[in-house]
Amino acid sequence: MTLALALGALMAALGGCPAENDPPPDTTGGAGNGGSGGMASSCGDGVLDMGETCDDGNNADGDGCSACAVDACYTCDANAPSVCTPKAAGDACEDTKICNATGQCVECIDNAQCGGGYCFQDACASCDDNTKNGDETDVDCGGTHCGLCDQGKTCVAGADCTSTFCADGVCCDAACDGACLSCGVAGAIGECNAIPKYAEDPSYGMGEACLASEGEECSGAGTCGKAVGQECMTNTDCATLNCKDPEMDGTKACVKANGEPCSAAGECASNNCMDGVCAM
Ligand SMILES: [Ca+2]
Ligand SMILES: [Ca+2]
Ligand SMILES: [Ca+2]
Repeated sequence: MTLALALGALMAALGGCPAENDPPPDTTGGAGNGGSGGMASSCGDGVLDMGETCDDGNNADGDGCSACAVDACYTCDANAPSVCTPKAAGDACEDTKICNATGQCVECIDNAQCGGGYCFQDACASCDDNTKNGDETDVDCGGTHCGLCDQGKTCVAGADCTSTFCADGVCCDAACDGACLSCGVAGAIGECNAIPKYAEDPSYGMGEACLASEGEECSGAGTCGKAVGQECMTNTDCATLNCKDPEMDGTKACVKANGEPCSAAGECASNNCMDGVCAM
């Protein structure tokens, strides 16, 4: 509906429906240049026209002369086309802002503009504003400006943490880089714990992982073993520590003990899955 109205207005403006007092149709050709405005179409022609404070001969923005107005951190000369150069870093612009070395009007170029806070990537941040800003890895901690983060807070490196350990994205009480260990186990974020039995460890360092897609799973005791159903030789091959041939077909596979949840008989050492539980 709105689009239709706008289109209608556009058509009318373009002269689709001549009114009584319209001038006679232009017979000199070049209908494409219609419109009596003129001012807008001359921006970018390199000539300073009425309403333009600069014209650098292009219609690119952010180069010192944008839409034929001088950018906040530039000065443009009287040449045609205008030649625009960045103001000095530190010059004032737009209210309380300041020009940086590349002609952008920014909040800060160093900590001096940040009233006790710090300047990071042109913007002020603070280590006591209850906000994760600047290069902080968690609220008001981590990064290169604030204090270290406590256990359980988000980090990107050990240097962000009081504990010196950053594992699974949080400050951890230990390096926690062994198989099927995680510092992000629900309910114990920041503590290194074994990943629950049958779950995966997406990565435990040095590019290693314990993945179902590779036929492996966590034992629940901080080790990774072959997953239920995978062929095995001995009990210790398996995350379940249980290697049997329940179907007596001559092939041993990792299986679950009685009492564990199952979805098929072959998952159980007893070859009996009853009501979703391995049974005798
Ligand atoms: Ca112009
Ligand atoms: Ca320009
Ligand atoms: Ca902060």
